[in-house]
This record gives sequence, structure tokens and C-alpha cells, in this order.
Amino acid sequence: MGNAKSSAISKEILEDLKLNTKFTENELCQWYENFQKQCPTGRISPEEFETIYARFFPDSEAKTYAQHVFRSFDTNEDGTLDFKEYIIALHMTSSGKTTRKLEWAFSLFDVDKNGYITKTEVEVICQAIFNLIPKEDLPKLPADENTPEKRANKLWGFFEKSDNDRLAEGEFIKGVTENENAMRLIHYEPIKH
Ligand SMILES: [Ca+2]
Ligand SMILES: [Ca+2]
Repeated sequence: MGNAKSSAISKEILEDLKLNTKFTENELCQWYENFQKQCPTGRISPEEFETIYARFFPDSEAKTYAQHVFRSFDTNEDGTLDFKEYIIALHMTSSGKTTRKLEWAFSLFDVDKNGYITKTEVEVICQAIFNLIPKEDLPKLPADENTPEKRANKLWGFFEKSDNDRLAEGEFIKGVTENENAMRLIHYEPIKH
């Protein structure tokens, strides 16, 4: 679109985002302006997203995790993040309501987007989370969490499923809501020094 720079945020998107996030109209318009400056095409590519993400994790290998996060926010599956998807991402990773956050966490773990989480998918995401942990923090991890496999086993164990079972969204949300260790293990949390 030739007039991308001067175009304002569409009313439809604005209303939708006001409804689905706690951001104000002013904040959303400000972000839209910044978004258009930094991203004149109006779409964030996976590579751009990885670059943005890497800045938050200068001491780690954030690329695989960034790819999974990207996938989970690309809700229309067109391979890019538009403004709306980007704002929802921002909202989820900062101030989203708990249930919405857990719905997002479910979509992060549901790698093939079939509506269920398998143990293999838990292993894939645990590996990506593991890559975010700075090397010097690895020796500080509990003995039953100090490899991606152990972390995945421990997390999967909280859901009381056999290795070949699969986990629906409601079971996932219930499981992590009822168990603070499960809640902790689905995210990367920096070790407090
Ligand atoms: Ca998209
Ligand atoms: Ca799946």
C-alpha cells in the first residue's frame, strides 16, 4: 500500500484491540505510529521477530523459542505478524489476564496446532526454553530439571498422563493453575541472583 505511512489505524482493529487488551485508544494509536515507522511494510517477518527477541536475551540462544512464540501469535497463519497480532503478543507477554495467558501458553506448546499437546511437543518447547537459560545458570538448576528431557518429564508428570496420551486445552490450563511447579516450568524464568 503506497499510503501506508499516513494511514491511521482502522476503526475495526482499534475497537477489537480495545476490547481484547487493556490498552487505551491513545496507547494503541501511539504504538501504531511506532509500528509503522519501524515496520513500514506493516508486517513483521520471522527474522525480524527473532532479532527483536534476541535483544531481550543477549546471553542465550533465543532463536528457537522466538520461532515458537512467533508461530503462536501468527493466528491467521500467513507467516508474518501484523499490527493486531503484534499488539496481542505484547499484551500476552506483559499484562494479559491469567486465563488468556494460559490459553496463549497452550498454543505455544501445541506446535502442530491440532488442539492437543503431546509429550513430544512438551519436549520440543522445553528444549527451546532450555536454550534461553544462560550457561552460567545451568549448574544452579534442580537435579530433576537440569536437562530439557528432565524438565519435560517433570512437567508432563504433573498432568498425570501416560507418554502416549494427549492433553486438551482445558486439562492443560487446569493442571498448571492447580500446580505452581507446573506453572513455573511452562515459562522461562530467570534465576534470581
Ligand atoms: Ca499473521
Ligand atoms: Ca499438537
